[in-house]
Amino acid sequence: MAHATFHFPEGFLWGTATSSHQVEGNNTNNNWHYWEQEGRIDSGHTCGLACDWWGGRWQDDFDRASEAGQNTHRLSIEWSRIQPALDRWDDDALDHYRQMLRGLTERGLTPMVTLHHFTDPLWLMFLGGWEYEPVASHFEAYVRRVVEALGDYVDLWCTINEPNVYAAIGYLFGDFPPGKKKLGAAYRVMTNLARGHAAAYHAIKELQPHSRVGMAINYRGFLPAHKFLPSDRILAKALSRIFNDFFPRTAKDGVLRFLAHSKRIPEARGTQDFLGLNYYTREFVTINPFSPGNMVFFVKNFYDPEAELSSTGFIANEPLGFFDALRWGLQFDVPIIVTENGVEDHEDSMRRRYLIQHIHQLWRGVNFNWPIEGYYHWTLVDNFEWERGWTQRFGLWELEPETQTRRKRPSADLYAAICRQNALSSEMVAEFAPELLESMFPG
Ligand code: IFM
Repeated sequence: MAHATFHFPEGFLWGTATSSHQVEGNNTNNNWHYWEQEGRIDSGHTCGLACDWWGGRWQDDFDRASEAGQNTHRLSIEWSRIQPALDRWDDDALDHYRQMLRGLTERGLTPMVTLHHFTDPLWLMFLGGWEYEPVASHFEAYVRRVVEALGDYVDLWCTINEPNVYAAIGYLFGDFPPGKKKLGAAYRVMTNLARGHAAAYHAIKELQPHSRVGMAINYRGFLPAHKFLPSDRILAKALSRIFNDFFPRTAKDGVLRFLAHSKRIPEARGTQDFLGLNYYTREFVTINPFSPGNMVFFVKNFYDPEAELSSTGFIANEPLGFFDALRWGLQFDVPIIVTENGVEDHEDSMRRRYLIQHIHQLWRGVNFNWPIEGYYHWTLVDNFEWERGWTQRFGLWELEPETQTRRKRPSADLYAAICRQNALSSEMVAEFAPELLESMFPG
């Protein structure tokens, strides 16, 4: 076996990512809590205390992150806590976040803060959520409050997490609130999310000109199931255009493109200082004219039958898709920060391989001199996985939600070694996933 070390540039960001609703607990004033009360979560699970960060357990978890060599953490602010009603703001909640952010910086973890991560305050939900026309200005008002209050600790902002997932799953597939399946509604929501992002971008820059602002896009690789079929090739491209490209392209040139339709929103032009890239997997797609399909509109999607699948079959381990995602990100002409990447794996039997293979592809991208600045693993501690409840475990640390007991998974030690050495080495692979040695380090 050859001995080798794949180094990353000095100052590379290594961290984990979380979101308010998934970790804080007792978060009952938003659309996701409402959705849960309607019994919409898998197996009747409830978010409950989540990781009990609102109760103070963030302190131990931040200790875990910093002791594991991480130098940054991405968390989100819960809009419904800051603005519990249309005409009410909560300074105590802002104080709470100030303490958490101070806690991060005291531990040497640079904060990246997401301002919207799937949840909407109940008052907004009752007004129509992101379909409600004035939503962008409400979002801007909330963002201003947050930046004014927390700007001393943060200058790396992510306006909206996965606006493409929010719109697709909430308004086309119906698995996220509000559970709609309407193309027109999805388009209205996408338009308002793009406007909301632009309004937030300008507000943050006005208050904090030196800040860096972007959004996090969930990139999904779409491959034609049959390369020889033009219809499959066109389909794969069209899905990528709508799902992957819509938001970052709009933030680049201020033009919304949706199917055959396009519209200018000039205020969105030039509104990303970096591209936040969330990558998990890729899949094949084909047109299936004889059945309604498992995606939308007679589209059938499936994983490569050869690919290794996560515990519940939710994610296929496709590291080359990550390399493609990074290459795709170059077209936006801004630095790339990997704002999420990870896998659900209760037993931690696949995560070490997944992590090594994905960090390897990240390193390849860095060595093409692609402007990649950091990597956030999803996630630190098992947390509440939206409509899938606690059935999926993405944490480097395992959590028993009932007792709040944490247990370190072996992958946490692997990731710590990578973060501490700012590198991935053959010794790490030998220790944590020896089955990969021959293919990664031949000779
Ligand atoms: O948990 C989610 C996160 O909130 C958004 N990106 C995907 C993760 C894993 O499903």
